[in-house]
Amino acid sequence: MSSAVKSDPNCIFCKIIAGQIPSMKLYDSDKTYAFLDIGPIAPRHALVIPKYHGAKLHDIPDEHLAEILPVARKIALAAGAEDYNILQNNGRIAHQVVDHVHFHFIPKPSEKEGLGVGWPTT
Ligand code: IU
Repeated sequence: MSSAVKSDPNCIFCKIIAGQIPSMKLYDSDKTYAFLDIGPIAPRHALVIPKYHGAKLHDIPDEHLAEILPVARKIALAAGAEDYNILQNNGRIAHQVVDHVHFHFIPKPSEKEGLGVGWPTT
C-alpha cells in the first residue's frame, strides 16, 4: 500500500514544497522536490528532498526515497559536474540543521575554476 505525502505546517522545507516560501526549483514530482541551497558552499549546491515530512532518514518510507538518487544524478548531469558529493546529515551531532530529510548535491570546482569553497570534511 502506498503511503500519502505527510506535511508539517511548521517545517520550512514543507513550506518550500508548498510554494509558501520561494525557492529556485530544479525538480518537482509527486514525491520529490529539488532546489538550489539558499546558502551554497559551492556554485550549484542543491538539495533533493522527499515531499514526505520526516526529520531523519529512518522516518521516511522507502517509496518516498526511491527517486532521490536518480534525481540527484539528473542534477549532477545537468550541472555538468564531474566531481561532487551527495550527502545527508541525521541529527545535530551529524550537523543536521533543518529537520526535514534532505540530500545535498555539492559539486566540486574544476581545476579551471580553482579551489573555490570546499566541503569541510574533504
Ligand atoms: P543540514 O544538512 O541540515 O546542515 O543543511 C541544511 C541546508 O539547508 C543548509 O545547506 C542551508 O543552507 C539550507 N537551507 C536552505 O536551502 N533554505 C532554507 O530556507 C534553509 C536552509 I532554513
